[in-house]
Amino acid sequence: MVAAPGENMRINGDRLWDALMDMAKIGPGIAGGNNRQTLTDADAEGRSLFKTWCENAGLKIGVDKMGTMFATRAGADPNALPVYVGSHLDTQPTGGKYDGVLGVLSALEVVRTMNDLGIKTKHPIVVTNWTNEEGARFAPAMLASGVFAGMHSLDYAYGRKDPEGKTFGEELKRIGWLGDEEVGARKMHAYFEYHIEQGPILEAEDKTIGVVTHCQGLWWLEFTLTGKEAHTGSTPMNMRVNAGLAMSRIIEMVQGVAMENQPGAVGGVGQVFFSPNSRNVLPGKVVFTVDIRTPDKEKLDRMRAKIEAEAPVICDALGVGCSVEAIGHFAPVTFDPKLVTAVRNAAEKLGYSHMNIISGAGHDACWAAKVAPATMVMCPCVGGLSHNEAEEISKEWATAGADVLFHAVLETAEI
Ligand code: HGY
Ligand code: MN
Ligand code: MN
Ligand code: MN
Repeated sequence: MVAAPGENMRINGDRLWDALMDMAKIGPGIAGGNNRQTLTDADAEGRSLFKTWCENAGLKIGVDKMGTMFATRAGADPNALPVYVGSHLDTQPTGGKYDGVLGVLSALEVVRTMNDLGIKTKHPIVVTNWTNEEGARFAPAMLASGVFAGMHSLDYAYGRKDPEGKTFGEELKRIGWLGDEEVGARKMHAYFEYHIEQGPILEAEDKTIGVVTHCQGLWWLEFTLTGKEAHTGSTPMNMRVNAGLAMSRIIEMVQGVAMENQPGAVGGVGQVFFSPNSRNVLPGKVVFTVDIRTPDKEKLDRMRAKIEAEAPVICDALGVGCSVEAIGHFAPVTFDPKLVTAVRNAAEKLGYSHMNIISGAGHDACWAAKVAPATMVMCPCVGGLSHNEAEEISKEWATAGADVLFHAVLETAEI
């Protein structure tokens, strides 16, 4: 029987860092980061490595019909619902080495440390790798955790297409990670996710731990504008039906809507498709996704309404057709106060500086919170930079957050 977890119990930071660096070798980017987009061969390779590590740690692997991986460490009470600890191994096309990966490998490190210390928790522990958190290849983001929480049907998810027209369902089968478990059949006692902040606050405030109380809400609005394909050289300006110009005015308008809702709102566009996307052809079709976020639900919906009201006016003035579809959404999330307190207690017991923080980025924890008590732990990232291959953290930061995760999980899983 191990004594109650004292502040001297720590994870193995060197082992965690080695695991991060080994995983970073899979699906290397072009500038030092990673391109391990969901359901690609690189994703499959990362999954296999993670599976081997989990099996070597004595965990039993289960995979559901969305390909999410669940690695279980038995608890003393087999009837006690498990404590899930996870994040995601998939990355952006120009992703960093830590977004998502830190949470999955820290969850594994928590289990490895329990093994080292001979700790047996009452509740089982399930290390989790959610499929397609990023939503970069297949929108929306947090797709598998969304199906798990009942927010999307399996058919909807399987039908999602990537820019080349491949479907999620086909690709999941192709990489050999279509599991047999019903999605969402698992019940959770609690869910923890450890993640880099992906913003500048913790570093600027010189705090090592983010005690995540909330996550801001999001809308992804996919606009399809219809112009007229025409020669960019011989078509007089007054004869153009310029969907590209309409798009630029909508992006400017989105910027204005976000700025007039400061503080605490963001809005922008990360992805644009021109068709036929030829230098000397005015686009017949422009498809782009507006990403707006704020912790304030009413403000979020007001921003959406304003953007969807103003975009057609901009397009009409240019004779451009306009349609919009909401392809991603979650309301602002309040994490479980008891688990938030467990995280704060752990940071205090371990002597790590900490502050409450609202997550700017979305996470699988946002959907887990729909079906179980959930919360997050955050560490700083250099310059607040993420979704960039130059994303960087220190080993000290990585280790501190994993220590806090370990103690918060121990408190919740009970020894
Ligand atoms: O979009 C997000 O917030 C996350 O990176 N999927
Ligand atoms: Mn992430
Ligand atoms: Mn991300
Ligand atoms: Mn309990």
